[in-house]
Amino acid sequence: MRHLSAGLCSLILALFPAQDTTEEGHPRVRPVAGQVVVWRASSDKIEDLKEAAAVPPSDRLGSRAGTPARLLIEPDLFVTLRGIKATATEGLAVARSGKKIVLKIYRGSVLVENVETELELETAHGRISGRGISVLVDVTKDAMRVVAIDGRLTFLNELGRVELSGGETSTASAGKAPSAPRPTVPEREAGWVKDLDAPANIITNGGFEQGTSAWRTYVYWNGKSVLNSDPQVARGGKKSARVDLPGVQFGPKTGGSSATLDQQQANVLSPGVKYFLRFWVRSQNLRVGDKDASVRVLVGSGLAQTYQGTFTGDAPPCEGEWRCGRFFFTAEHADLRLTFSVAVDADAPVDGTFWIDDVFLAPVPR
Ligand SMILES: [Ca+2]
Repeated sequence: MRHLSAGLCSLILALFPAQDTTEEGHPRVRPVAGQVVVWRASSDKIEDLKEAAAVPPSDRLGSRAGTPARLLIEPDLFVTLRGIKATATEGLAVARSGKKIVLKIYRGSVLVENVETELELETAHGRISGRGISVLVDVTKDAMRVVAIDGRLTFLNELGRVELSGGETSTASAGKAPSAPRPTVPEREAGWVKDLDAPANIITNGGFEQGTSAWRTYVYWNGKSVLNSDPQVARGGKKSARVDLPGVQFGPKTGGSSATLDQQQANVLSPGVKYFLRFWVRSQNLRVGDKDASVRVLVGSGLAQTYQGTFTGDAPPCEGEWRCGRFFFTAEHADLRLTFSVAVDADAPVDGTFWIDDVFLAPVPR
């Protein structure tokens, strides 16, 4: 800590009050993509972070030369960094506070995605908090800009507070309250993050820019495929997959299948390894009988007749807006079958439309 100025030091101490200095209890940080580095307070040296390690709040994470890099704060919080150098007076600090993970950045950009863990992110200009969110934060000496990519979060400082939903942005400059939320295009704002995703993605044509190539449907209704490429609606790029369900009753009339959108690949998973699945979904008037319905994602192995399930998850409500589904699962089979359908618990017919775009699946490094 001897390199820190007194002002900064007190700021950090206020954020991370004295706590035990053993490795136990400190968040474990796992490098995922790019070159993650850590400045160790104990040695005053910068090291490459090559495998999962406990990171005490006094250390600083960053990337080599500030190039984009991604890390996972276990169990489920991804942080993608840009322009963040690991030094005594900069970088990303990580602390655990009860069940919450608290991040502090001084300068640069981060995109943070979390599933269940509650997140708090602090800068000199304000603080955000939320769960099940994706958020981009740009910090300079004079201001902090927040872009909610997905989910709902709170952005506050001593002078005010706003609630942001996916697709909204707000800025807090020195000595000012967070500005009123304004609409933005999250996909464009977070474009630089996509470059890190693409090489790791197991899914073929996950953005549906090649139409429905590499995907199929098992559901035909009145002789028509329920699956089509939609060139009018997209979360990323210019197209998405569109599934139309005009009163479809899954069962004998659909050949016993409810797999409305399906991709299968042989020998692409390692059994026992944990995977991260992310996709974007939007629905319109999607109902089962007289109730609102959710889009359901299933991971399994084998063809329809021999389907062996590994994982089932329901996407967040997404009526009229793009929302992000994020899930972890542990592979049980080498073959992948990824299916999107609708959560149907009774024999009621399914009505409405849903769209899927930007499907991403990659192993979490061991
Ligand atoms: Ca697309």
